[in-house]
Amino acid sequence: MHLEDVTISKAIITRYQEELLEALESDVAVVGGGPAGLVAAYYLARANKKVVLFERKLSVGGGMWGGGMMFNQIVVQDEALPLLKEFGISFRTFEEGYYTASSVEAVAALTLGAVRSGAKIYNLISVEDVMVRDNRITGLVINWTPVDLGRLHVDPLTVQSAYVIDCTGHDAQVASMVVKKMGAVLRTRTGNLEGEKPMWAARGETATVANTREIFPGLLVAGMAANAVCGGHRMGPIFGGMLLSGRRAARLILGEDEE
Ligand code: 48F
Repeated sequence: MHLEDVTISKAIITRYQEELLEALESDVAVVGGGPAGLVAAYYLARANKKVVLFERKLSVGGGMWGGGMMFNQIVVQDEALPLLKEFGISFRTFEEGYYTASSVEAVAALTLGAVRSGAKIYNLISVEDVMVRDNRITGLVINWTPVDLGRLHVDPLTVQSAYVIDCTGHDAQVASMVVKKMGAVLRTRTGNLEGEKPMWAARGETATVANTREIFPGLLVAGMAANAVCGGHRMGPIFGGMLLSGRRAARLILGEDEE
């Protein structure tokens, strides 16, 4: 077969453009492709919701790749074992109730699960603002990450979505944008971001699931962002709470769970 270089370029640009146009209107826009975001995207897409996920970096996986202090193993506790099985992630028992898995396999399996269930993942795109109409989130303002990195003065584009899930981890970026633009309107004790508390795995893990909820009409928060918004402890390289939180966010949107 004779290869035409320009045909390769046409194929990439055409397909990307087709898919990005599709992403402009969705049922759920997930911001952040860490473990919580990938799991939320998986369950929602599997339930036939139109899901788009925007990830700022080149690769999804967030804080999962590095395990703990770059030892690329993660720990998952008993309650989240069904999720390791759901995604086909191999695991070993360390002690009763403590399971370990390769962080690389875990990221790969969560990503493949989300994509195969129908979620569309857009990497290298940063969410830089929110759209609000009649006191409800209606979409996101997006731009290429290199525009932000290069401090280029380039206007963004917008996407529309019935729900947004903030899965941006410690920074809780989407919730922060809401506060910046709308004031202290979050459904938290102060209406503001409460800020995360010091490392305490037992409390942080329970809290991250409990704090997974709608914090502003149309905006849910999941994963570490849930604790950053609601004042939960951080928990370090144990990931059961992230997986369970992602599933809970999906279930809340699907009406299968209550706050
Ligand atoms: O940080 P991250 O992995 O969040 P998570 O799913 O999991 C937290 C754990 O990794 C770890 C922990 C567990 O014990 O505490 O920290 O809650 O993934 C967040 C993702 O969001 C992306 C970021 O690059 C990362 O991959 N992200 C952050 N801000 C934006 C964003 C943004 N403005 N637009 C798009 N993506």
